Formats: sequence, C-alpha cells, structure tokens
Amino acid sequence: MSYKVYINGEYFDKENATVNVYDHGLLYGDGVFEGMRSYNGKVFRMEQHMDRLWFSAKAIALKIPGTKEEMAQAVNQTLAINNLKDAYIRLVITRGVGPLGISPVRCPHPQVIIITDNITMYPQKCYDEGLEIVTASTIRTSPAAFSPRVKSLNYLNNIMAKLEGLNAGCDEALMLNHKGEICECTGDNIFLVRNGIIYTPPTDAGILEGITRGAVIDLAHQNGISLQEVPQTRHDVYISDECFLTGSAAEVIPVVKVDGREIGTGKPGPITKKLITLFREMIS
Ligand code: PXG
Repeated sequence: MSYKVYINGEYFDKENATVNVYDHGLLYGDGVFEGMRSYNGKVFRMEQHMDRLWFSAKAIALKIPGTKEEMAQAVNQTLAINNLKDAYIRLVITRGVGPLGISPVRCPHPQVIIITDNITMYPQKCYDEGLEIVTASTIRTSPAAFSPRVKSLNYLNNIMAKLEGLNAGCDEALMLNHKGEICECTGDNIFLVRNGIIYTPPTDAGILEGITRGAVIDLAHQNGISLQEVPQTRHDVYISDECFLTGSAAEVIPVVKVDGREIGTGKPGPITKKLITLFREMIS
C-alpha cells in the first residue's frame, strides 16, 4: 500500500516523499521525532506526544512551525487521507536545509514530516511466552553529554546496543546508565516486579520518559498496584519475579529471560498479564 506522506503541508506518494541531502537532519542527525499509535481512528495520548515533541525541540533550540493543535490536526488529516484507523505514526522535525557545517543558525526552515503506516508488532508468541533480552555493553547516553529525555534523530547509541542484542540472538537489549544502573531498552522502558511491587527506573536514571510508561504508571495507581520509581541494578533484575517492557510499538510485553537467567518462573507473571489486559482495555 502506497501511503501519502505529509511534508510541510503537502502530500507526496511514499515513493516521492524525499528530503534534500543538505537537510541537517540527514547530515548531522539534527532534529527530533515522535513515534505514536492510533487505535480505532484515535491517536493514543496525542497531547502528551505533542508536549514531548515541543520539549525535545525546545531543548535543541528548534522552533517547530505552527501550534501543537495545528500539528495534531495535520497528524489526524494524514491518517484520514490514508484511510488508516490502527496505525503507526512517525512525526519528524528536522533542522532543515542549510550550508555544510554543523551550525544550525543558517537553517531557517525546519521540515515537518508525517509518515503514517501499518505497524509490525512483535509476533503474538512473544506476548504469550515473553522476550529474552541481554544487557548491552553500550551504555545509554549520559545526561551530562546529552539528555536522553530528548527524542532526537541521533539513535546510534541505541542502535549499537540493539545490534549487541540481535548478535546475542535476542530481540532487545537492556542498556545501563553511566552509573551502571539499569536504564531502558533500545526503544522501550523497563519495569520489574518484586513481592507484588512494581519498580521502574526514575527519569533521572537517564531514560526517555515513555508515553506508554506513563500510561502503565497511571494504570498501576488506578488499580491499587504499588509502583515505585527508584534506581534499579542488574542484581534487582536477576532477583525479580517479573519483568516487562513498554513502548508505543511494543505496548506492554513480558520479558522472561535476561542475560540467560530466567526471571521468576520463566513465564509471564500475573502482574504483567494484568497490566497487558488493563492496557488493552485502555486503548480499545
Ligand atoms: N525509550 C526509548 C529510547 C525509546 O525510543 C521508548 C523508551 C518508549 O517510549 P513511548 O513513548 O513510545 O512509550 C522509546 C520509544 C521505532 C519506535 O519506530 C521507537 C519508539 C517508539 C515507537 C516506535 O523504532 N521508541
């Protein structure tokens, strides 16, 4: 299916949706993005995605053209034009075209790109049986270097960790932070369960504050399940009863093995299953 792609207010067939090679998004990874989901024609937590996009842009001194409301409208219009109800949305803002050299000041026109497409999730088997992940030796970007809270077009750090995971025969890799604490996976946040309490690394562990992470925290609170945002180590992972990941693409997915060690019983646990059910109810 050839979906139409939005570029700066115009629609192009997928095959002709191109950017200029002088765009600093391509030359230097200078830009920000959001990965969103729509369920039954409604974008999940659209406002939060717009807020995060605007914060990311602000952090790199990039002025997004128009308002959040106009951007949300453009996303909805792109979905409608492509007749998509359940979709993956990639919203990209690049620094725009400018002369060679890293200075962003001579790139006067940021580019706004909205791609809507079908989503390829993990196979159902992964949700039923759980993922196996491995700790990567590539650490997450230190907040002292560049804040991981910015969803930037620079993903090489995570891509290197993803490669380590794939080379180890796993679907995902767990990244530690500069202090050796657990941080997140390459495109998902991580949660642990011990003695009925859910634990997840706090924002200042150097994570991306996932929208799905936020939804799971809300669900835990609403359903009387204790949840604490406190630093976690690999030791905490190994002695956990349950582990799961969250992300716009993966939603809520169990993890049953980390670094070759079984987590809990080696099967998706009851709290993970409960949250998967609650999350599916929330999006339906
Ligand atoms: N950590 C990182 C580093 C991410 O990139 C998440 C956590 C989860 O955040 P959300 O807001 O999605 O709950 C992400 C999200 C893709 C893709 O196309 C990547 C993400 C989300 C959706 C699609 O690879 N990353």
